[in-house]
Amino acid sequence: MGFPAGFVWGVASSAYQIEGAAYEDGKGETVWDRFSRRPGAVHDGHTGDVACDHYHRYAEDFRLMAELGIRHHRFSVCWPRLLPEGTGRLNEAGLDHYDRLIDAMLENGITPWLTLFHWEYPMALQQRGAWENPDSPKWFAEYARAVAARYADRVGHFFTLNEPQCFIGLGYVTGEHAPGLKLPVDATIPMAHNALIAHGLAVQALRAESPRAKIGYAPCSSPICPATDAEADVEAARGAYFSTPADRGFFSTAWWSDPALLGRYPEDGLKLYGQYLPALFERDLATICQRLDYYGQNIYSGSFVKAGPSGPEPVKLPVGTAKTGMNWPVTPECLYWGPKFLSERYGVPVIITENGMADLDAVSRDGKVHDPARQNYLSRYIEQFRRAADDGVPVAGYFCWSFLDNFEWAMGYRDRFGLVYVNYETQRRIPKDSAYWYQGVIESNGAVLF
Ligand code: GCO
Repeated sequence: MGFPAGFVWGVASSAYQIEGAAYEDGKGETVWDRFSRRPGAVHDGHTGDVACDHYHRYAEDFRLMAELGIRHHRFSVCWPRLLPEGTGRLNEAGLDHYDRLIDAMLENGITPWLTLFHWEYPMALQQRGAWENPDSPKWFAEYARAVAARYADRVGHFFTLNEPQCFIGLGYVTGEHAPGLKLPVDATIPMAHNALIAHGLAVQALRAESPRAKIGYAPCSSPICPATDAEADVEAARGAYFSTPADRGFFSTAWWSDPALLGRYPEDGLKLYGQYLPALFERDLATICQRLDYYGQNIYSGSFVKAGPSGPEPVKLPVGTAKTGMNWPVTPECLYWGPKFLSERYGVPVIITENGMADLDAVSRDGKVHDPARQNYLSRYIEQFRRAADDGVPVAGYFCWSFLDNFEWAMGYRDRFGLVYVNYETQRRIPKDSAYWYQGVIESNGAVLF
């Protein structure tokens, strides 16, 4: 069986990680522009000021993408390029830029998949309280309307929020990401709630402007997989995956997805956090829960449990388990169990909106970049995703993270996630071996992986 006809193969990126041109053409400041300047915040003081200079080189980047047989690109729009103050005044130069960028994708036969928010939060709105401000969902809806009004004639696929777990959890709880705050839970739970309302209002805004648009949401998870196929272990894994434990509540799948897809918060999460939600939070659930065409999910690694006498018990990975350049364990089964559990619970087709691995790739004496570890990682993960498809899980697409090596948030340019190597001194691009391998995967619709 394998992947269904019409399955989408693509690559994913985000604005701050590749664009550069941080202070050009009237763009407003983002929280990442500010945070990356804070001493010690980002590895070796790196910033996204120049990044891959994709802002100026998009035409050649899309030509290369097309040459490599890639027909779908998930990218994000930088909110304050369009609205420098976050709301109100539109910046025509910013609007023009994404006109040209989208047109260049289309000219190269590449379908744009537009993410509204991949963390380029306007600094001007940060100064007005960001997601803590009760008006913040409306600000986001205004931005969504502006995007749809301008681009929905050429863009038919959208995602609202990318990894809300991270921009709230890492941005406002642990402080590892922009804006680098550590706020108490009575502040962050209402912020998370506002971000969910923003998602709902954005879906409404996109649908109002473009009734035929296909719309999804792109949270992330680290799937909890059963150590064996025994039904008791599968049940233990499913239960653990959708639980909201106190020690990682902000990264809970159910807390962030049940409201958007089922119209309710999970019971165990409400016991922990319900007291911090606004008194009338239930009124907002009808706004938060909008029909979605697909459920996007960024998955990089997972963990394992088995059924124990008093609940799921963690099972350690075998000694010597492969790791990526960032020390993330290589656990391909998460691309089987994650999509399976998610589609069972949420009932919409699953798209892997990101999956890939970082490594410390280098150019060899032959001028090429040999990255067998990435090819091994991707083929094993995609094989598991294919197993999910074979088992009847509705799978709609797969986007590899990432096309280019890029700015990896607090890790700066230390690790390389691309199918294409970037020399940051010269901005020269060199497709890695894995890029040519991926071309074959796309051509065979995932039948040829090894
Ligand atoms: C995301 C991710 C990407 C990362 C990738 C590797 O949140 O969507 O943060 O932007 O670069 O996940 O960590």
